Amino acid sequence: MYKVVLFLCTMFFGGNVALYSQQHPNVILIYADDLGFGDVSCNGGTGVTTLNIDQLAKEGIRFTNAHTTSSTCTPSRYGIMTGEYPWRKKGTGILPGDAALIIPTGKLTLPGVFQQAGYTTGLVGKWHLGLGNTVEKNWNQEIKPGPNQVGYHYSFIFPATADRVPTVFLENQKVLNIDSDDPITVDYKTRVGTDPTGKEHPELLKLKSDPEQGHNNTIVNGIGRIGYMTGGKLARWSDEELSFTFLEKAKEFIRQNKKTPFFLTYNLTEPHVPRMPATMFRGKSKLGLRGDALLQLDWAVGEILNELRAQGIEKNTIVIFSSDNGPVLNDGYEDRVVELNGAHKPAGPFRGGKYSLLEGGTRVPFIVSWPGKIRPGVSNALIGQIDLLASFAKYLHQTIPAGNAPDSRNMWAALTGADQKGRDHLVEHSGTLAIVKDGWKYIPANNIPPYFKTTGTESGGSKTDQLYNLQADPAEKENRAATDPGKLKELKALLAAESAE
Ligand code: NG6
Ligand code: CA
Repeated sequence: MYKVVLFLCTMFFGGNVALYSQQHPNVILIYADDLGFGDVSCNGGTGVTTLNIDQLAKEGIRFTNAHTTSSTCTPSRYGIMTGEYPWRKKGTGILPGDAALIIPTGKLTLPGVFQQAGYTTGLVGKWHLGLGNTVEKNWNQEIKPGPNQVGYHYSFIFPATADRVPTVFLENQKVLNIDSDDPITVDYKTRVGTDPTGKEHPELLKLKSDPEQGHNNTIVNGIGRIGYMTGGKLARWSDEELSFTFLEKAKEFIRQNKKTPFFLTYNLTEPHVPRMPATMFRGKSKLGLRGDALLQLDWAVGEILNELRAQGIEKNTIVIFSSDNGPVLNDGYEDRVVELNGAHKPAGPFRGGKYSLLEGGTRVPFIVSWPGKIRPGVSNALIGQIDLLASFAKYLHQTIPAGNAPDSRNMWAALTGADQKGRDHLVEHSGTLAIVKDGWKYIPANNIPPYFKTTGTESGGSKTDQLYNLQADPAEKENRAATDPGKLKELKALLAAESAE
């Protein structure tokens, strides 16, 4: 019998690999930058209507208790890629734009799981996990190692953040539109070349930098950046086209790979600073530039969903939508976003946001859709983005070598709606650690200032222990450390055990 089946398979699919490939769904991870839980209208956001994201949520499972590992970008992305809590490894904080690659090349990564299972893997968008082996590098030639050495067959990225140099795209780790007569040099310590800086020439800026927050080094496209660069005039992006370029590359990847299973990481740059959306979105929201950027983000999500339909693969594609950390309004530019925000609550019912240990820092929008396969709904299961690695490894029958992805847990049942509980517990991270279990959260006494004035963030910092009952008190207002000593003791011991491992 087995031989007959094998023979038939070979006849129809040209061998086991092809048969295997036909059976598995494509997976797209759409990952926004600094999008808060409450920024999307399906989570109750009132500032803008995110029609396309809401539609995705309607067709899939909208998770209300899903978390990044950390409240900033690099560590969260490190966690999702490696399945290891970033705080276990030094050098995983917010990286400058010239940093070396921090993802180990010899370990199983999230895209590596798919690659191993026979998928074609692609990355389009923000990277922010470093390139090459050293800080000093030649930006005028292929830079290795990078995304293509840690699990992606194809990559089209910008290196760090939209507010950091070099403001260029790299396709398969080579700067696009490089010109040998105008070589690129990047430096984060010393000024290079003669390009004007925001500090010396504020009159050249179309978006003023917040004097408290820097962003006043090399000016590119009328915006002061973090870091210095010279050269590469033809290679520099204009912020207004970022979203279009990434979207087009993501669609191209989908079209080119629609016949084989693919895994695409599509890392959007909205609503991170500088918020400089395309003309067609300007003035479209009542929230100013940040709201306009949210509409642009939602449009890009809709375009991807349209492309899946146009290619006839919408039923065989799992779409996961999330963000790398919580929201922030003032993050370095005088863009009037605080003033225009009105009653909109970017973190939804939660306190804090980006840079914060409170729930607003790591609890982000998280939607999983797989039309026809998973039943639409809402889930309060405790999920870490860090769990995607082990969950897909399990689903695709891939073994995780010992010592790899130590903190990733198989949450396949929760991700597909069969289980409503999710993780037993989860560590949250921003400067220091906190832990969540059974709806309770413990933040150990720490020396972090309770409020970051420049960004207007409640940090979760406190000189005394904090304990919250998140179910009754999602906004972490009533500290129960003194009234629930048993719970405090339990969570203290659990956090000590987790962080000692
Ligand atoms: C901070 C920047 C902020 C943003 C952030 C990275 C200052 C004062 N602030 O250091 O503007 O770029 O880094 O954001 O420089 S993240 O989403 O990539 O983590
Ligand atoms: Ca971010």
